[in-house]
Amino acid sequence: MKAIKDWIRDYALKLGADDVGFASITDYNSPQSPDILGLFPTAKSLVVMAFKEAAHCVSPSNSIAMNGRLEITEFIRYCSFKLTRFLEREFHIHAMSVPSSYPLDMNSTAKGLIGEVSLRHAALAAGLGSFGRHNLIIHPRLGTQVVYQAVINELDLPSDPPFTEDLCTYCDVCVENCPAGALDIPGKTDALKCLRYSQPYGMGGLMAFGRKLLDSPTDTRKKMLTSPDLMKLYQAQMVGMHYYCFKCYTSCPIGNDSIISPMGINGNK
Ligand code: B12
Ligand code: SF4
Ligand code: SF4
Repeated sequence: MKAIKDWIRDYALKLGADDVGFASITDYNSPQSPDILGLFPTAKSLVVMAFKEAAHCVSPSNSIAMNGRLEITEFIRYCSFKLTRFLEREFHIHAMSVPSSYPLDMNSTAKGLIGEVSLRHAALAAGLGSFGRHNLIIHPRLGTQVVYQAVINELDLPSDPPFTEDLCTYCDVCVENCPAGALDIPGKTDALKCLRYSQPYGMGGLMAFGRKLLDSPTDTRKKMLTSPDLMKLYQAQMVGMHYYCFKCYTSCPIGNDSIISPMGINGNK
């Protein structure tokens, strides 16, 4: 089993992942998320990859921060597609990647707030880190500024050892830096509060703009059509998603000084 894991891990690290972990689907436990077997009835395990963000996400320029996120998202898509093909080709099994962010289920129960696979819970099950007070996964070497991705597959692989250390120091820097007060209740991110700050030109912003446009006199409507708000809405819809806040993610001091090394934590074992 170790040889198979090592082979897959090496492949994913060579693709560009910064760490790789394995989770049996029996150890993946995310009560709010859909049942994995409902998505993929013959699934046995998850290969979870961690990608450290570069310095873009701490830039005061939103264009730089968001461009870096778009780059890493595209790169993750490339890696998960390659890994999926590798698993199918080398092991003669079925494998499928999942969205690292969008697209999301927009129906009335999920409302775009629940991913098909919770990548934080997948990372937890694969021993890649632990939850912090910001409700994000802190990786022991890479810190908080890490994006996760998973490939569900039919290989019956055991989970990597769980990461049991609590990396959060409960300094509350993330809570104090959240402009939305979305982290005030421990263990719960207030998604709607967060969304208003982190994606002000997303669906909610678009609806508010449309409502205001409908209710305004002609002069105001004309001004609205040349306003920066409309340009920002246009850009956000064109880009596909546009975050304006990374504060909980970047203010956490744990791992802020970490550098990207080619060997993963699990890869070092
Ligand atoms: C929808 C979504 C959002 C929504 C809703 C968040 C939410 N309530 O889950 C909004 C828009 C608000 C959001 C915001 C952000 N997101 Co987001 N988001 C997602 C997405 C697509 C789905 C999440 C999901 O399914 N949630 C529903 C279920 C799983 O959540 P839950 O069971 O209620 O669990 C929550 C709590 O119970 C708690 N929790 C659960 N168990 C435990 C255990 C302990 C001990 C603790 C303390 C907490 C805790 O954590 C969760 C937070 O509310 C994931 C990608 C994915 N597919 O996983 C990215 C993802 C979670 N987002 C991510 C990031 C980085 C962000 C932002 C920083 C935005 C940005 N600029 O990038 C903020 C951070 C907000 C925060 N501090 O929580 C990363 C997190 C990486 C990491 N290091 O952990 C992910 C995993 C994307 C990725 N591919 O890496 N996000
Ligand atoms: S992304 Fe911004 S608004 Fe959302 S929880 Fe983090 S700090 Fe708060
Ligand atoms: S900023 Fe402090 S309280 Fe928040 S997750 Fe990081 S270590 Fe924990």
